[in-house]
Amino acid sequence: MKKLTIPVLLTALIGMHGLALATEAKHEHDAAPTAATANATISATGMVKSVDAAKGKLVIDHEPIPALNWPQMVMDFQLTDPAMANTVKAGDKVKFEMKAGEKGAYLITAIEPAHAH
Ligand SMILES: [Cu+2]
Repeated sequence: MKKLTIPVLLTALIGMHGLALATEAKHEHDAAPTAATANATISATGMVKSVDAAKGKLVIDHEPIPALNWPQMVMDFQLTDPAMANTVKAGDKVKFEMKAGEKGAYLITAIEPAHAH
């Protein structure tokens, strides 16, 4: 019985890791926007992981966002103005404003480098 425990645990861990990786690419937040947040612009900070200027998309490792009850996570955002993609690069710490879009997507309406104070 004891000999079975470790492989079972490993399988469970690997399974969870695979799930986490899959979730990172296209995750959905568990909560739909509430009335309070549906049309609100929300400020957040994070680090740019990658920039897709052609599609006007960024992948950002964002800090927790209490207003939405989101933990820290990596997710992609559509830019309302694709030209904003040229103002940031991978590795940049940024401050940004976002709002809820269609089908659980989130749109960045403004973005700027975050300076350490
Ligand atoms: Cu997120």
